Amino acid sequence: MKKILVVATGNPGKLKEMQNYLADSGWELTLKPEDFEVEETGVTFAENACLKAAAVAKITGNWAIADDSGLMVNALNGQPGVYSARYGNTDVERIARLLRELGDNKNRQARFVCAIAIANPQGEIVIESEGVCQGEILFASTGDQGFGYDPIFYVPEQKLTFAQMSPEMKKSISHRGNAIKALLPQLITI
Ligand code: ITT
Repeated sequence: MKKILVVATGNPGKLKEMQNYLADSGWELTLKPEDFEVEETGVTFAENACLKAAAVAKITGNWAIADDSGLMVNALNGQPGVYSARYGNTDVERIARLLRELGDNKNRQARFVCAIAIANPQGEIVIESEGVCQGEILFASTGDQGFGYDPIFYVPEQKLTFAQMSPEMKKSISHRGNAIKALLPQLITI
């Protein structure tokens, strides 16, 4: 029988990617209770991922996986970083604010970071992983795939934004794809 892994996210875009990336992990994924929110009081992605995974594991009595991620823009001293979700009320607002703050700055370097934590049913963190993807911030949204900041995040090696990539291409190079690739060998041995 497959063991249950509760995905501790309220973000449908993340959920879709995690379901895809963990499809062959041998775990049955379920979603956290919709009304259970965890306050993200950490100052790093890893801290917040651990807070979310531990809290959801404890409340459900199951294994839980959480992802804390965001966009770090060099010319904005790494902002929005852990505040990426709190940068506006909708994806459109968040993108508009980022483009406004960056203005016509020539330094468009940025990176996406994803920290993942997995907690056992007692709420103890047993696996942690982090993935990064380097890119550049465009001046306007391009592409309609994916979610969040994808339309403004351009990856020079692929000459595409995340929002122009197929799910498989994004998986192969993205921060989340890299974080999950790194933890899979451990996850399948539990
Ligand atoms: P949960 O905490 O419930 O998982 P959240 O949306 O609040 O959902 P975070 O606190 O980790 O998640 O915030 C991450 C922000 O960065 C959020 O605005 C995402 O849309 C964005 N983001 C994360 N990964 C992304 C990706 O692969 N592509 C585009 N945007 C991404």
